Amino acid sequence: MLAIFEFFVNNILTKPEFFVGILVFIGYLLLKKPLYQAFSGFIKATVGYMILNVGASGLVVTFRPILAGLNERFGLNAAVIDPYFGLNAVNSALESIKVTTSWTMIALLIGFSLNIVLVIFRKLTKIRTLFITGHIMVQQAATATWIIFQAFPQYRNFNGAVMVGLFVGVYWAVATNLTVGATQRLTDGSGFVVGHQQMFAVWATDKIAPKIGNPEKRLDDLKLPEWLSIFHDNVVATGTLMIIFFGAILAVLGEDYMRAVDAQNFGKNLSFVTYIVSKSLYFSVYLAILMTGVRMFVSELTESFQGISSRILPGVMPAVDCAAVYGFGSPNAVLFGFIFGALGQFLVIAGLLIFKSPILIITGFVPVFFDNATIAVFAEKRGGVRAAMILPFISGMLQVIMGAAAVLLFKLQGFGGWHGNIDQSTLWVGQGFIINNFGMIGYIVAILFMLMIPIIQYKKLNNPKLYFNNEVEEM
Ligand code: ASC
Repeated sequence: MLAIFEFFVNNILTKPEFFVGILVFIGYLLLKKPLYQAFSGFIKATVGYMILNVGASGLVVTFRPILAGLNERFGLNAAVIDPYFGLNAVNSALESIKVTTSWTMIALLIGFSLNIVLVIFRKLTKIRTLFITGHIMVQQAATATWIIFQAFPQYRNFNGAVMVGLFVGVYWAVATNLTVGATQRLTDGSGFVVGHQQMFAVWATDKIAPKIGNPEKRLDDLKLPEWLSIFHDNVVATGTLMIIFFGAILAVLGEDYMRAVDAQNFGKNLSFVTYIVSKSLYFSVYLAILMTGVRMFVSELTESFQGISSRILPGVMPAVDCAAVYGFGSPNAVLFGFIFGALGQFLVIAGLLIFKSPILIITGFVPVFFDNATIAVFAEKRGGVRAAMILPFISGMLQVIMGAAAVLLFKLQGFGGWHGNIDQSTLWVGQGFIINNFGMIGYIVAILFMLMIPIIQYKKLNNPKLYFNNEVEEM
């Protein structure tokens, strides 16, 4: 018995690639898929996770001399605010305390099951949405694992994984449920909701936008320069951002310094400019590799999960990627969100430098683009041009200042990244603060606070009959 357990721990639990692969394999068998299909799912999920590891270690190797340089020369701790860099950072942080990242996968499984349970008891919980955006669940479960494990050293084991699972499961259920009103208004009752990293922000946007703008003033009536559209492409936007940020940092660190610390990659005959461009673009390369890996194992995981959930829960609203709403808003809203979010971020980053903050925040692509684009789409619907400019701008500022706070609060200095999305940098930082200061009581309060939200909303309705028909209500 013990031998079996030991084998499980040494060969599966501490090897997340096999853990994910086996999860998928079992999921397919439960769905009564043929054995060859379960086998193919196992291979794809396992290889996907291994590709993720290749991208992750590439990022770390590229990043390390730069991080070390900033620290050594200026006493700065730099963090890229992006969920993939954040995933890397928390996984390295977990490894640094000798904790396997497989706990994250167990927590994910518990969280997803809890979301299902909360829907099953919907009469009581008022939850009618199921989070199914797999790669986001991986990122959020990983960040939450670190938040809980750093706060509770005594529970760096299965108990801690259960605590993480409860936390993310309740967040997934409650936060997606919170977007029902806004998404149905935007999409004319399409029947899906947002399951991503800015659900509280979507709810707030839907509330605030009508107060600050006029929905009659549409973005589509503005003329925009054609060249801006190149930033719709992930690789172009990331590559450009990285050249700007890492170009500036490498230039400040100086040619001599980089030649000394990165001799391996900085050949004698290579010019400094070539070195900078190539180094910066490698971030896009490894990020693309990492994302490919994530997508690969997640698409298998989603298929096996989704199949199970749709059997148990007919009629539940699926909560999907934020990009799904982009087709329902003005195409310019996406670009406006990105631009004004970036302006907000750059302004506060300049502030960090001017006021000599020990934490330097570097703009990552995902939050600045996807959070702020999503906020802009919802803002424009309810508050026109003005809301579509102001709200992403505020969100961009919060992403940086609260991102810096998160690095400090969660002791992520030296790991080079923070999750960075707006819900994780506002709600989760607030909850993390309470947990770090009040321990188990803080943790319970954080969870009860979330559970109360749908119940309070329901109590305030004029016509509760419509609630479970997914009809639009002012909420
Ligand atoms: C994220 C993330 C992505 C993107 C994508 C947007 O938060 O991790 O890969 O946003 O989901 O469509």
